Amino acid sequence: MSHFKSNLRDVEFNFFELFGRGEILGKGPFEEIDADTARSILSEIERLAREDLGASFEDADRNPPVYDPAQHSVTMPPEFKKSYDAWMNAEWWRLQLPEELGGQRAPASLVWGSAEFVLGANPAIWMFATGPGFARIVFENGNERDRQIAQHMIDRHWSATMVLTEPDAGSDVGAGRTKAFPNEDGTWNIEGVKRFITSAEHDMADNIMHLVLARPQGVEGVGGPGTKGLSLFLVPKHHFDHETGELTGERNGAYVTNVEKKMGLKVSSTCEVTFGDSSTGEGQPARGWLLGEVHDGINQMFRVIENARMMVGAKAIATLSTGYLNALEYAKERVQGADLTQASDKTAPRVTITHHPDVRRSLLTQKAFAEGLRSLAMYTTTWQDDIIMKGVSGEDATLSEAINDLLLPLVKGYGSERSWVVLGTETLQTFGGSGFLQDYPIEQYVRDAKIDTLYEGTTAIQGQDLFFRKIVKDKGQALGYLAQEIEQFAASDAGNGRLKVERELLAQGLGDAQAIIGAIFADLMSANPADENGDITNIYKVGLNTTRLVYVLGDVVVAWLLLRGAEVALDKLGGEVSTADQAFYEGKIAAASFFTRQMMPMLAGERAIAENIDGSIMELDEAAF
Ligand code: ST9
Repeated sequence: MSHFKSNLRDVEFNFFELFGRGEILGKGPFEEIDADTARSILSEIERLAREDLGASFEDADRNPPVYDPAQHSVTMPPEFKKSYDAWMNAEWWRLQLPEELGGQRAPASLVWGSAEFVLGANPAIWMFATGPGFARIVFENGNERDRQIAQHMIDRHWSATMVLTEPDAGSDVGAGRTKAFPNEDGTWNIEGVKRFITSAEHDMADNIMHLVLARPQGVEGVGGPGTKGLSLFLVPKHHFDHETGELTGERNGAYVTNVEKKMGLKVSSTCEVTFGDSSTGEGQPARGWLLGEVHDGINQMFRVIENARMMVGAKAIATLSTGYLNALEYAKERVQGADLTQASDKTAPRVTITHHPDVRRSLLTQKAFAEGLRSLAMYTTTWQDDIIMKGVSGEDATLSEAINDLLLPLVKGYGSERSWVVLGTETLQTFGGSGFLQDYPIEQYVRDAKIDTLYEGTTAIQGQDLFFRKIVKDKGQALGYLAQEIEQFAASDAGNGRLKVERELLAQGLGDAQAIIGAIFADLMSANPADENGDITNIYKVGLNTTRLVYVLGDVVVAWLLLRGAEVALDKLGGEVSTADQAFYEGKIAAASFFTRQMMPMLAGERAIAENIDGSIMELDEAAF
């Protein structure tokens, strides 16, 4: 039996009932996909994930990839390879590709709705299988030559990597030292060492295309300091004929020189890659092409990073969801202790742990976060749908882009932090000591999910991105739109009286979040060195609050989305529903109410802390820590 427990019903609820995706199907760019097709895509990918992809999840953790330093090669575990092939051969990844690349354009909401199943069942499969997605970025940013390369990448199932990080350039990508030297034939030689490169070596594809950020040398006007001096190069593992895509048999000088030993997600090969360094003993230069012949590397790479941040959030949420459903199943069967009302009677019948108040609190916490975070991810994708549709119709998509941008650090930062903490505390705890054993998938979930708060920009980076770029640089436009939507909902009669208390709590929570943003903004303004009363060190106060903002805004948006779901559920319960749906809708209302009552009152405390933030810790001598 698969470790993976999916929540297809809730994915469908979000897709059709809460966010009305049925209305965008069968027309415009999504003409080929109607509601029935969408349902069958979701259920087919769910089945494939549960039965085939999830089958190798545990084995691949216990038998991770084997690195051979002499050959610079990585041999993947056979069971994982089978699952990977099942996914690649099913070709569902074509839903992310435009028609000109052999794809069938689907709404982003359908892509990410179904991605949840793959990412919950065996996340590394999705990560190894992103070659076609990378090819799309190459296609969209490239010239004629690159578009040809993109097509080869897809047709030949090549895999691909994003190559930013270096030993001394992690969060600070602009500190990267890898260089690119122009050749007379228009190619470039890349020289440097990159670290933490996902999927950089394996034996599941004939070729691997590395998308490498490097600093061009000897060309006037480019290659300066920081991220803006970086350009993006396509550097293959094996050289190939441009026209046909056939491998020439010549190895390029891009070699994996180490594979990391990790806490979790062990089947995903995390590599050090040395480009063109004779210290590998191989001696070839690492030759590549400048993507699109344009020196715009960080901007081009962010097209990949945005997608990858969405992926990381979706992975974290998917893991929390399957973790919760495993915990729920266990709790329904595990008999332990008497009902609290009969605790003093030692002869009282023993009950399943679902009878205990603290277990109920824990289960509802897990359910509310899993379902609320799913709604957050799905809501974000509705804006991505909008961007695609407006792109086709020629309408202005500026606001949709800004709202998507605002939500991404929440999906990635808030999604990964909340998921990991809830998994590691509430979910594992439901199993008692058994949660610590490899008899259940939870300990692997916890190990595998920790990375989600780290890679693709740590939570601290998400906090800075959220405040400085997505709020201040955007002049608060996207935030203003979102706040207005939440305000209107809170002031409405949603839930016909049933959600009155919750709407009041939501309004209070929003007010507290707005006050926190106001306080951070005031600190930012007072840090202006151009202002004669300004004190640049006040910027530290901003930095002490930006991660808090990720949590606070995440809590408010999730409460709002859960309450919107509860409103839909109440409406459905007003009509005729099946017994299963009755329980499902009642669960939606209970989770929304529980989350709002538990989380919103806490924001007043966060506000008090943020408004009185103590910057003196920045003056504390390091020796005092
Ligand atoms: C990693 C790998 O961790 C993890 C696993 C990967 C798994 C593989 C799966 C891949 C999936 C992908 C599939 C392919 C895609 C398919 C698609 C289609 C279906 N938004 O603020 P500035 C840009 S890898 C957009 O001054 P600093 C922008 O161009 C390692 N753009 O930054 C901007 O210029 P401007 C991950 C943004 O102070 C320029 O950058 N590493 C954004 O120079 C400069 O901006 C990280 O994530 C944004 N949010 O540098 C690095 N932000 O302003 C984390 C910036 O003119 N560090 N740009 O527009 C950071 O993010 C830093 O904040 C920094 C700071 C490096 C950006």
